[in-house]
Amino acid sequence: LRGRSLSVTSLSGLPQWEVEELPVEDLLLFEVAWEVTNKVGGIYTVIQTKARTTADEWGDNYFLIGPYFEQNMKTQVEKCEPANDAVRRAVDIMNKHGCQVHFGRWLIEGSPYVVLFDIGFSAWNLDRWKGDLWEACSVGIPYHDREANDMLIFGSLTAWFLKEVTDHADGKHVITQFHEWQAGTGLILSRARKLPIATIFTTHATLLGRYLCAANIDFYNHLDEFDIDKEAGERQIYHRYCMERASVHCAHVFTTVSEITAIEAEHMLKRKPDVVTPNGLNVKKFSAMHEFQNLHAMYKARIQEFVRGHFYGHLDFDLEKTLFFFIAGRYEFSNKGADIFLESLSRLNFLLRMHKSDVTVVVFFIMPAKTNNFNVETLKGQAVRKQLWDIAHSVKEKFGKKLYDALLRGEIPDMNNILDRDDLTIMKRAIFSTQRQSLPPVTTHNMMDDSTDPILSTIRRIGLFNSRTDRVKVILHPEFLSSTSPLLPMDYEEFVRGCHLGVFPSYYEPWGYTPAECTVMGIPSVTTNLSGFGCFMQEHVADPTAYGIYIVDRRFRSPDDSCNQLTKFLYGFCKQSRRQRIIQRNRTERLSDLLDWRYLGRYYQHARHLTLSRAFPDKFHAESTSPPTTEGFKYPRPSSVPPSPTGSQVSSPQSSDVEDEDEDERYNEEEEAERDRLNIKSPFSLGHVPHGKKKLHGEYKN
Ligand code: G6P
Ligand code: 1S3
Repeated sequence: LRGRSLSVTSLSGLPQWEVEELPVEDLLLFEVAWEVTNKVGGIYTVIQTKARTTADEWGDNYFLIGPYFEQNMKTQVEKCEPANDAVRRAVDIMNKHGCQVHFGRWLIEGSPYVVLFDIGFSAWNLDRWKGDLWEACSVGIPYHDREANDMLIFGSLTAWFLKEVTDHADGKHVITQFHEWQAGTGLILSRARKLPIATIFTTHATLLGRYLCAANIDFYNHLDEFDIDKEAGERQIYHRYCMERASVHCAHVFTTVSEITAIEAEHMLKRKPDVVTPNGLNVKKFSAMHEFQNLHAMYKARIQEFVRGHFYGHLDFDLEKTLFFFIAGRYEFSNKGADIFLESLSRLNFLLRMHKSDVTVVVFFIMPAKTNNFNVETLKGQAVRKQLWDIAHSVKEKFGKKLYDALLRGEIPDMNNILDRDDLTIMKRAIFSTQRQSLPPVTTHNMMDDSTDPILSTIRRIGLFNSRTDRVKVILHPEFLSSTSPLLPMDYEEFVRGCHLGVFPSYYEPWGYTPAECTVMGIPSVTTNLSGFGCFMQEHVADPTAYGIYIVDRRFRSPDDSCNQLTKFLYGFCKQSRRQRIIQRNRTERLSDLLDWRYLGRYYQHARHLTLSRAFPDKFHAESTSPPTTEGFKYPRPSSVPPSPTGSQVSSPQSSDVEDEDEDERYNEEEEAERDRLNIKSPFSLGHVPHGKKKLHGEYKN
């Protein structure tokens, strides 16, 4: 009998934990997902960021299985021959039988092996494989659902591959983890064929949950009341839902990414997850604390440049008192909370105007939609800015030269004549070119569905048109960011670092990587108690707001109350001094250990133990069937909450590294000193007032 061995690990700031070690040299681990080397959404992030810690543990016995796309292979994968005999045989046999199976190393941290199946190349088998699926679980896939058919081909190839591997595994036991319904048919077929593998099915959302929430149904308060078969049928996703539900029930171990999705799965898929595996990130620590603060200042300057161009002719606001907020992600208007965010912005605009605040907020919506390239007005803005920059530069050169010559002659030049008439003419013409007839645009692109687009329609309804009197300005950038963009040449990470606040008031969000990414970069964010991340933070951080994690209550409050709460958060954030923001960013960044895969990877480790003990009970036993727990552990409330605004000094964003370092150190020392003295409640934290709504049925606990 092989039991587990335990070792103790730690990460700064977190309590020590036990690691359940497996005899990985006698095992093979496969992880199957449609998003392996293929970026569609969050599952790509899970797999890509986790690769390093999993590869560290499993070495050459770890393989990822995904779909082959020529472009992805060319840009992300280095072809090589499998070193493992069973895997090499499986690839060869399948290729001999008319499939196209590619093998290589994925060029990401950890460089794991990948097995990629060409789906189109095997499509001629589709009818036969439909028959196999029907025999296995009586699920039929309609011909017109191209995506579901592709998933069946993917699953059939996966099951075939696993059969070949297990036939020649040379005594090694195989664990296979399947992500989401798209990979699920591989699991169903493997189990129907009684392959000797230990299986895990991980869902990152439920199909029905996503659909029902998008229909603006009060989902979480009626979880036990849905006729789920009927709901799936009415939405024409019955077959997909059957594929998902069959995968869940075939798996030895069922996992999901958060407790809130565990409750949802129990109702929508009728199985309680065995393990909750929170999503982590590959956290990179800088050696000096001030380094991420410097990056913020550096990238903020780049965003400011863009804003100078976008608002040319309307730059009557002070960029040093301008805050950058953003929302980003898949364009699911209400699921991702863009609806209540816009409503709150309208209220924030009112508050800032009413209180005659000198703060301006520029809000970016980074959500991809169908577009027809950048619009002319937006491009013109950047051209005008560039022209002004060039003119200022050439006049400065001329001015500098004349000044220099005069000083060499021992004279103080006559400032009134140092620039000639031509210089003044050029400058006057440059100023004229900044006049515009229209307001700065609310979108950077020509939208295909301009009149029906939900964000634009809401902007029209609430009247946030970037007029001079508006203190809140909005910019919809309906395309993911890229460092090669002619408009805003920054990649996503740089952009996030340059912003002040990420706002993600999602209604449906099984985990929510966007606020987690903000956290590890030391940028505060807004999340909700309906997102997996928000609930996780609520559980592990004593005063999330003080750490820059604002959690909107979308569970027990009416939408209007949630919107008011969000507005209060935003307005409170706007009232902070620069110094308070710097301190808050320091605190936010401190939470990043909690989100590190080196810490959260242990839930995946536990799931692997559990599945081995269930699939091969005579060979493996899990000493404990309950997952690792962090119960009782909380990041303490920072005792320096919040520093007195009266003492705050505006520090120069241009100050040198040394000054920044001193400044940050000083703030840290002040925080430490206050730790013992103060016990002030953050002015930004609001009471948790349930609004007479029901609690979730069967609150889930690991
Ligand atoms: C970082 C930099 C500081 C700069 C500050 C601006 O902390 O290290 O030099 O003053 O950012 O912060 P703000 O919140 O105003 O963008
Ligand atoms: C899902 O992607 P989504 O944005 O459709 O999976 C992600 C990774 O687990 C998760 O972070 C997200 O909340 C889910 O919704």
